[in-house]
Amino acid sequence: MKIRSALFAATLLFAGSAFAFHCPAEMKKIDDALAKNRKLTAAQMDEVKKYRADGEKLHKEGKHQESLDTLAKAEKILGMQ
Ligand SMILES: [Cu+2]
Repeated sequence: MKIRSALFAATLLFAGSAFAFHCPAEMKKIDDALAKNRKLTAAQMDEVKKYRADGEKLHKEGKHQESLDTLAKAEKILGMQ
């Protein structure tokens, strides 16, 4: 029984950290695309930066799924999806 709950805790921890590492990876992809992409309008650029900032904030608050959803919006504008 002890082993089972230890495994369960490890699984939860792993799932949590997988999410936690995913957001910064997406943020990096957005930063790279922003550095390269010159085709966006100023309005699109503002929108991408807003979603990027919101995504980072949500990630820091531990809301990783919301963060990924928000970052996905920025990626869509950048044409990454
Ligand atoms: Cu996160």
